[in-house]
Amino acid sequence: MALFGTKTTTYRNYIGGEWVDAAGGKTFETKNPATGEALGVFPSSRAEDMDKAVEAAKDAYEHWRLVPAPKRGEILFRVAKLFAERKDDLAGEMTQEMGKVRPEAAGDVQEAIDMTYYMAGEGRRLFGHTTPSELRDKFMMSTRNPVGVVGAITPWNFPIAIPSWKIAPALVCGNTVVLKPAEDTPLLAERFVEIFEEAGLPPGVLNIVHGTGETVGAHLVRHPDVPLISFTGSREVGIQVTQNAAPLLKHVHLELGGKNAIIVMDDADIDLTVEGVLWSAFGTSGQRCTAASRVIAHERVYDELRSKLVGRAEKMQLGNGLDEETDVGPVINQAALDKIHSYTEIGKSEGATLETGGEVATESGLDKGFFYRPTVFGDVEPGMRIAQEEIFGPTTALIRANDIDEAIRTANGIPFGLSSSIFTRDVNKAFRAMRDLNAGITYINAGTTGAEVHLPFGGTKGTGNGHREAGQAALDFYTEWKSIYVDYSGKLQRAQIDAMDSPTP
Ligand code: UN1
Repeated sequence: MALFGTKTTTYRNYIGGEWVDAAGGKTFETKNPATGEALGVFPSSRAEDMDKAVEAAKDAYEHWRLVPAPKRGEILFRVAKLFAERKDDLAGEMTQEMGKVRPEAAGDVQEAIDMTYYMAGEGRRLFGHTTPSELRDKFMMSTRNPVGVVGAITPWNFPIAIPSWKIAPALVCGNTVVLKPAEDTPLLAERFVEIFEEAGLPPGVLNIVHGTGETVGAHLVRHPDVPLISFTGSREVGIQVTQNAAPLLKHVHLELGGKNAIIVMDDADIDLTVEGVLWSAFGTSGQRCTAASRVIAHERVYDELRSKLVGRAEKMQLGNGLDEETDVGPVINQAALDKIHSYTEIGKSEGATLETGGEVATESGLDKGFFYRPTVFGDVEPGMRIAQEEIFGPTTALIRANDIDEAIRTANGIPFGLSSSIFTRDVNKAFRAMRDLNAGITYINAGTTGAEVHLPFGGTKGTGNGHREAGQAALDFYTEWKSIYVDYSGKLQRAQIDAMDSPTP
């Protein structure tokens, strides 16, 4: 079944409001990770294509920053409505392009709908502050101002949601954008941009350039006319992005994944916990930044949890995400499959017990795609590589703990700090976890995934550099504060000095 074909299968860049071929004419092809079937041909762009896109975005900025924010928001309302109307088609195409099962793909689109409506509403808020002056006849306020051209570099695992997390706030704040999407999901990025075009976004305000990270991504990050960079991807590339952006002191937002843990206390509802672990560890085939790749279980419930989890994992149906019976779709590509399997070998050699999975699935035509069995390791020690490094696949590690202190210590003992969770019915333990888990997100009695768009999203330590996406926090990245002082006294009033005329208690 192919949903493609409504348009030609050769796609282009979108620069300054025109769909254009890349200079040099080089292309790359994408494939359905479930079937190996070819999907589309996309431009493999060069630095000069990126230069053109940045120039278009820079020119458009001079106009766009002056469009009243409520009017910018109105375009986003139209975008959100179009996302909602196309939700089904986009979800189907997403399943074909990156493999996640259709209900999850629909959730991805819904996240973009929610984010776009939320940020559209910001057009009539974008609140600043007023505060009284220490001097008479003087007025003070702060306003949020746009910054310029945003370089958005987005991953393949949430191919509609994550671009919306970056682009909706960037645009409502008055910035313009050049999008460099992941090479594994260029079609969804193309669809994303088509919707903004259809909603009436002026030419040049949003541009898309396809190609490799090394060529066009790195060029975007280094480009002198791009003061803001938002990147979601691996820790290694995040460090390179930071280094490349450093000479121009760019503002860089990073979201670099995690090694997220679910803590299971001895008073937890184990059946509910199993549901939470399955959803967080194996949903999107484990390819979420927020995936639960560690489960830290109290020794009194460890065995019960292990056997229920393994039983359920073994019943999970692998297959094409378009089939309703499928629980777990493919992983994104051969390199991912190889990496995931290499961690199975690492786990075995480290002495962990392979409880289930640990192999590439090839039966009933699965060999045409990239399928890996849901994998559970038991008897994992906190310092093992499978308990420290991000695998980004359907693999989770069971670790024992004797009490809440040890569980929290183990949960925190990693280089990342994105998501975290605890299953407990003890309110004291729940509050301990909320305070002491060193992560940007903590769930109580739910897995590690499920972020909603109106709270900040991001993490501590190696997950990023302190910025957050989503919610009001996103506005802090996509604007700069300006403090404005208006003196209407008609005389020179010096702060700190003439303020002394008034009595200080
Ligand atoms: C990601 O994996 O990069 O909370 C984003 C969640 C999703 C978003 C995940 N709503 O897991």
